[in-house]
Parts: sequence; structure tokens; C-alpha cells
Amino acid sequence: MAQPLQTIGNRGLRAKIDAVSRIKGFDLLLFFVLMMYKLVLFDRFVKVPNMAMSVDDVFVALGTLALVCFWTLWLPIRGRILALTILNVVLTAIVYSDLVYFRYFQDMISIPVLMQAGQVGALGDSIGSLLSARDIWFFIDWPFIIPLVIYLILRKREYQVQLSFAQPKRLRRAVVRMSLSLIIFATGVTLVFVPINIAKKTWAVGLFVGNWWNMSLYNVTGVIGFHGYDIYRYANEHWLHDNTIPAAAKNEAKQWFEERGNERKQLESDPLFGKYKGKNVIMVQLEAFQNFVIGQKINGQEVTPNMNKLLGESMYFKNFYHQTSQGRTSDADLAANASLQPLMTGSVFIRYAQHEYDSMPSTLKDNGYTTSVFHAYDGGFWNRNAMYQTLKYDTFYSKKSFTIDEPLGWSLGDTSFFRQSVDLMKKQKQPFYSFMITLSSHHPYTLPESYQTLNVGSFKGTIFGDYLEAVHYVDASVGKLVAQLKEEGLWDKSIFLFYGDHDNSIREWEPFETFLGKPLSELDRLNILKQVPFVVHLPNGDHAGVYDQVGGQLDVTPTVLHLLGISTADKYFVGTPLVTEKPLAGKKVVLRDGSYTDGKIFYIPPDDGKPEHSKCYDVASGKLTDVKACEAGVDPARKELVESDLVIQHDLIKEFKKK
Ligand code: GP9
Ligand code: MN
Repeated sequence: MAQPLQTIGNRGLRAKIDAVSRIKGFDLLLFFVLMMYKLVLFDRFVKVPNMAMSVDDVFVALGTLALVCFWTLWLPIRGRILALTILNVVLTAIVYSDLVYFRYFQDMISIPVLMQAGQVGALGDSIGSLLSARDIWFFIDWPFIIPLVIYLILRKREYQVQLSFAQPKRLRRAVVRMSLSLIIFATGVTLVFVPINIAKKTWAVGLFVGNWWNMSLYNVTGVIGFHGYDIYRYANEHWLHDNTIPAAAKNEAKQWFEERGNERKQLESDPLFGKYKGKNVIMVQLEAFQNFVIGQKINGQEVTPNMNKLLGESMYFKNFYHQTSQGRTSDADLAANASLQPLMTGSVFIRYAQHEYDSMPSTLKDNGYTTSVFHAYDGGFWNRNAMYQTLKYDTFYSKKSFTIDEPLGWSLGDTSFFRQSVDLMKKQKQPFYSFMITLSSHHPYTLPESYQTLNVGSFKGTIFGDYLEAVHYVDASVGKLVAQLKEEGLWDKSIFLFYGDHDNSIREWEPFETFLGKPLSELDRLNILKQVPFVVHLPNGDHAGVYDQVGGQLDVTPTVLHLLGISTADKYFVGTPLVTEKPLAGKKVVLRDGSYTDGKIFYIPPDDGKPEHSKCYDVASGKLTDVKACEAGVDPARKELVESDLVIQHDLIKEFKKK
């Protein structure tokens, strides 16, 4: 009897499927091909500049896939097909979630992000706009492989026959499968770890210690490798080590912070405490802006003419230090807004964004302020999306909030950045706290020819000359910012302040000496490297002048809150207010490496840890002096670092506040 056409067709298809599925290792091959295609697709879609997939990245991606699937060979054929399909679905979901998250946050999803309530949820309303029709390419295989797998699994009998081979054959097959799985595992390890180790030793030195952006990790590890590393990183920091600390250590930390709080409490009787109650706070963190350029001229031209003018009506702290470590910009931000010492390794923004902190934005928010932070770069950089939520800003205006109408360097030119930021802040409910982080003067400082308006003479074309040009441009941008704040009527309603985040990483001293016209001693060099300007403009130009008392970034928040009359006695801050009628006696600035200065002496700890190799400078003469003159301050400086680290790493602020 003639069979219906359809059945014949089905039979033909079935026969083909069966034939293909009998090709040894076809399922594994298919898994690799499909997943590689999706990983390449992810890379194409995120398209981070200078991070396109290289040959090494392809090896790493293949290696991570091998490590994810090698164990499926232990399973009988049907189990293996099912496991590979589940892996495909799960990995596709992870890769695609990363893509959607990246489109909003310019970052990868990490464990701290998943644990941070609201971070992924923040996508909520925007989710529609984050999906694109071309995303269908990630799922294009599912309508084929899922029914195929169901079909193959249902064809139980066929496979039962395959599996009912005689006992010795079974053993042999098991041995073959185990060996194959071992080979795949070993290949995976090699493909992943060889290129990563080479990168770690060459162009990505320090990436895994002081990493600055999950995308930079992704650039070396790929998507799957990133998540593997992220799990390891989190487990290592939170579970693998015994993180409990003795109650006595906690009490000591609490006591230390309480004593600091008391010092600030004493200053509440100062006449300046609360003198500017209710004023807006507009604060600028300037990229790589060092103090040595302030007031300097080159070939008769002022390097920072606008700032020099502003200094005439502002408080200028000329012995002010940045206190940053490996976390660079993010460390400066932490120091200035949370008044805690950055960690020795890595960035607190990345490592401990899920912990609790007292901060300028959270304190001001509690006091009725609208709080925002502005930075025209990818929001995921330095893990800002997560950290700014932790610090309790109302709004983070990252690159996507700005129109790139003045493309410059990494992103948007500071002039336009300031203009657009003020346009946003002027609409806010007052009083407000607005924190702006600039970017145009970022290493390597090269500006287009048309932006080079300073005659740097013999420095032309050198990194030092480019730095001076960049600083000159930033100065002009600050000048325009001040003019706009005046036009908008915000100038005298606000405390305006700025400081530099860290040094410019130029380590040849010859151009500095030529520029400053004098040889530089070790102490001079240290001061040049560590000092950044700190300028506070108070309404009506009150208290303008040059102040030589020492201070550092950790003092910024206590200073602002002091002027606004908000007590910080019970806050877990390290710093003390700098703008007081009488400077705090015995004030010391402690730098991350354990060096400290009180303005009279400058202590430098020994490189090799041997106390006899430490150095003590007499600041007035610039000469080395007896180490004994510095001794008394060494332990207190170390203690400040230890207690600050303890509080950050063990989330003690949360614990202390519960009690
Ligand atoms: C980028 C900017 C630069 O967002 O903060 O950071 P840096 O490299 O100076 O630490
Ligand atoms: Mn920086």
C-alpha cells in the first residue's frame, strides 16, 4: 500500500538525523561551534574600543568551553547530549544577560552586582530599549537543537541497543571516554592559562591585583573566563579565608574611630562650624591634576590663569596631599567622599562595593540634599554604578547622560562636560550636592593640535609638554564653569571646591627641573608627586588666602560637613576639617605607604621594612634629620591605616551601627 507522502518525508529526515547523530563526537563539535559563534557575537555587539577578540582570545574562549564541558564525556550518549544542550541554554542566557547589562551599565554582571539589591533591577523600565531585534542571533540555534535533542532522547530504543554492548566493550568505552575527557580538560587548561599568564606578565601586568574594570578582565579572560574568575575572586575574599576577626580588634577599631569623631566634635565650637548651612556643594575632582603647575608660567604665559585668578577669592591649601593607591581615580573618590584610606591593593570600589560606608552623599541626603555625581565615561568603569548606589547618590550621570558634542581623549571634553553637568544640576531641587569628575587630562595627555594653546617651547611633543597643554585646557574649562555658575546664580549660593585626584605618572625628573628652574631634592620630588591643589571657594570669597597647614583628600568630607554645620562626631571618617579658624594642632596626613607629614617633618618608611632604613626629613630645611624626630608618629600612622582597612574589609561600619 502506498504510504502517505508526509510519512515518507519524515522517515527520510529521521534517517538523516540518525546518520548525522551517529558521527562520533558530533554533539560536542556542535556545542563548540555554536558557543564560539555566540561568544564572538557578544564581542562584536559590546564592541569595546581596543578590545576586539584576538587570536589569543579565541584560544582562551575555546579553552573555557572545554573546561565547562569536558565532564559531559563521562555520561552515556543521551545524557551527554542533554547536558550539552542544558549548557548551551545556560551559557547563552548568561552571555545574553551580560550583553543587556552591558548596554545599560557598560560592565559585566558580577557576583557583588547580583547581591546588590537594585543594581540589576535598575534595568527594569529600560529593559525594552536595551533589547534589539538582531539579538535573535543568540537564540537562532534553539528552535533546531531543542527539538532535535528531544527527538534523540525519545528514540530510546535505538540508543538502548547501542548501549547494550557486551561488558568488556563497555569497560573499554568507559576508559576511552575518561581519557578523552581528560584530554579535553588538559587542552582547556592549556588554552586558558597559557595566554592569560603571558598577558599577566606582559601587557596586562597587575590586572588581576589592581583591576579597574570588569571589561578589562573580560578582554583577557573572555565571558566564561570572567565569570569563573569572578566566582573565584568572590569566594576567595568572602569564604575561603577565615574572615572573622577577634572582638578585641573590632573594639579597638571602633574606639579609634570614636576618638577621631571626638576630635571633630571638639571643633564644633569653631565659628566656621555651620557658617554656610544650607548652601549647595559643588565639588570637582580633576584628573591627574598636580599642585606644581598652580601659579607657574611658561614662556611668559600662565599655565593655569583661571585658577590663579580664582585663588584670589578662595582658600588655597598648598600643602594638600592625594592619598591614593592602586585604585587611582576611585581611591581619590573614596578618600574625598567617604574619608577612608584606600586599600594597599586593588580598589575599594571594585572589591568592597557591597559594604556599608558613611559618606558625604549619604550624610547630605539625610540632611535634605539632592545628591548627584557626574562623570562622562562608561558607568561600569571602577565599578561606579555599584559603588555610587552604595554611597547613596540619588543620580549618577555617566557617559550616556551626555551628548558627545566635544569628543576629546577618552570621551567628552571637560568644557562640554561641565556645561552639560551644570545644565542638569541647575534643574535640581536645592540644596544639592553635585560631584563632577573630569577626564580630559588623563594620561597620555595628547590633545589635538587645535587645543594646544600654550607655548610649551622645548617641551613640545613630549609627554611633559602634553601634560602642561592638558592642564591648561582643564584650567580654561574650570574658568568657563565658574562663569556659568555665576550666570546661573549658583555661585554665591554654593560652596565650590576642587582638588586633583593623583599624580600624572611622569617619572623622569628632568622636565620638572627644567620647568621649575631648579634641581629637585628627594623631598621636593616627593612633594611634587604627592601634592594636589585643594581650593575652597566660599560665598562672597570669604576667608580667601593661601593656607599652608597640611591636609589630604580624607579631610574633604569632614571639611564640607563642618562648614555646613552637620556633625560628623558619630561618623566613621578618618579625616578632620581643614577650614577652621584655628588649624587642628598636631594634624598629620598619612599616605597609603605609611609615610606621613605634619608640615614640619616628613617620614618615609623603609623599602625593606627595616626601621633603620626609614627616612625623616626636616621640611623647613629640606634636609634629612634624625629618624627619632619622626618616630612618635610612625605607629599612629600605621594604626590609622590598619583601622581603616579593618572597617572596609570586614564591613564593620554596618556592624557598629547595628549596636
Ligand atoms: C575613568 C577615569 C580614569 O573613568 O576615572 O581613571 P584613572 O585611570 O585615572 O584611575
Ligand atoms: Mn584619575
